[in-house]
Amino acid sequence: MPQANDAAAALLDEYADLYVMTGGDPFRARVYGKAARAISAYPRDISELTPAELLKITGVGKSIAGKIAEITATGSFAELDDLRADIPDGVRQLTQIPALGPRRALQLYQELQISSPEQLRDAIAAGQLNDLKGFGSKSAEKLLRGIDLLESAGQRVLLNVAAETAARVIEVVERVPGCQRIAAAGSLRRASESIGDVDVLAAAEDSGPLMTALTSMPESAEIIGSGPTKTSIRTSAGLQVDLRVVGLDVWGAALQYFTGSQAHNVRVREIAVRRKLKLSEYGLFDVESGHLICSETEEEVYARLDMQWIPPTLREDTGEVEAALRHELPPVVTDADVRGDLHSHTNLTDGQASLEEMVAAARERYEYYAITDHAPNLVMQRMTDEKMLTQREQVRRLGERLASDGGRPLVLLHGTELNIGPDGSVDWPPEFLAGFDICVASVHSHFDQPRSEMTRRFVRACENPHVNIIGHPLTRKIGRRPPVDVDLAELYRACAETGTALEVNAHPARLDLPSAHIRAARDAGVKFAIDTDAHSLRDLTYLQYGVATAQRGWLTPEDVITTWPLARLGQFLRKA
Ligand code: DGT
Ligand code: CA
Ligand code: CA
Ligand code: ZN
Repeated sequence: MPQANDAAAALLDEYADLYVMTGGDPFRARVYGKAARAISAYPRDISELTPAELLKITGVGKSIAGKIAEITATGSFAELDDLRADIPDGVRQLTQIPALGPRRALQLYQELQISSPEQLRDAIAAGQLNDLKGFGSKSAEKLLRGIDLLESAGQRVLLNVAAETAARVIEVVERVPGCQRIAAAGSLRRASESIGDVDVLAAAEDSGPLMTALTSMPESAEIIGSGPTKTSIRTSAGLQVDLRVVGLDVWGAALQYFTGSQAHNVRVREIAVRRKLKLSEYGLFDVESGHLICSETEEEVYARLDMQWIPPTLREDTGEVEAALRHELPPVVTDADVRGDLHSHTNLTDGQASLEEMVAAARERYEYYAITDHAPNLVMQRMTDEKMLTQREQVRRLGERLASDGGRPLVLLHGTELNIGPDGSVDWPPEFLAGFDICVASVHSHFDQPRSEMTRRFVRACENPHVNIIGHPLTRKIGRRPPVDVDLAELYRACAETGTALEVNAHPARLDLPSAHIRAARDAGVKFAIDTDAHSLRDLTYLQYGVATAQRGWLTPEDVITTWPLARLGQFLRKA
């Protein structure tokens, strides 16, 4: 997706925050937030649009279109610059703390001169918040947890952000004459849930021109270090990129080494040592003679250690080395196995695109696709019975058209994303729920319930005969919101017993159920739905991150209902 769109969206979001902080009407601020989301989801580069074309983007009126034109010309806009002058950057950072909104951040700044998360931590420790209106001792505790989460996320970025940066670097460097191979390595290749820095490996005889291509990219804001084998830059967005260049003859050994993880590499090297061999980024060697055994491909390296080749997503030293030695690695699910998506939204609720647009995009990829807009208890989405039934009719008609226009077959399912209430009940009575082809049910409120209540809540949702999938089960947002406290073993048992699947939500900000929990759930007999939870056309492209997360949880197609043919899926959805 176009970088200009993301940059403009970030500025509009910042403006919305600062606007509320300076006493502006929150309703007007939401207009900017909404426009920002529409712009970042917009497929064409906004810096190339005419004023008339800009106005066609949802949520973009004359005033915002003017600001976008200003951003395209100058990189910012006057109103934003004015607000920036009034509020230190650190104060806006405060709003990044989960559980602290813009108004309360401003209060902290005005009354206690707190202008960074670190200062807030000190103020809480010193008891300075105790007498502050609107901040009880419970909220101080919550804020501390939020600061911890923010700091542990540190400067790490989400998978999609790292992947887009890597794609840009690869696009630029692979054009350089003499570049023989290039690929992403490190945590990005393993699809970790957050990325510290982007590692790119290239093969060439002369590394100089490749390094120069990297350092002269317009996105390169700082050269951290530069040499013939490794050059590191920091992008203008603050992300570090390491480019390493090796000879083509050692490509496989280097790729294996720089993919990691470190723990995996340590285990593999131990295996080598036991066989009187030595493994490094230069190849696999015989210790006694110093003779090179192999280095050209990863496959050879693993094979000469009597191991299956291990998919990068499994390389975390959680048993994959032993399994590969026994030749018993699971045949993990791949992108090509996925047949459908059972959780998606349209602009009937908080999606960015229309039913027709979402379906047209889904048709290029899937065999079946469920529309699951939000249900009425999420009140801000203003869902009604009537709207839902009208949409159902539209979905039926659209489905018939798809079946008869000679294009790619795609079966449409009509569903909803229910809200699991604090007591485990959901939005509609059974008679109404029976009209849906599929129901996802998710927690969207009351995140702080004690474990026993939270567990009861999930179990009751699973026991509902109309609930097929628990959406984004732990409701965490990476670096932003902690997971809910639930007895996982009880949740898995309830899912397995009732025939309710757990979602592997593919959105890079969620990746939920997290891969660390997936294996235990699978061992308890749970089935999974890899879903995009798409709110835009762009979100549909994030399916790959859900698949990678499922791989990190060692799932096979058998474990994943969205790889099953429709007939088998239909049986599962009947929960009989
Ligand atoms: P990150 O960047 O924190 O998300 O995680 P990684 O895994 O990308 O770590 P990074 O960038 O420090 O290094 C990339 C890979 O290179 C790492 O997974 C294993 C390998 N590697 C780098 N430095 C060392 C080292 O000093 N020892 C070993 N054994 N491996 C290393
Ligand atoms: Ca890295
Ligand atoms: Ca690195
Ligand atoms: Zn949801």
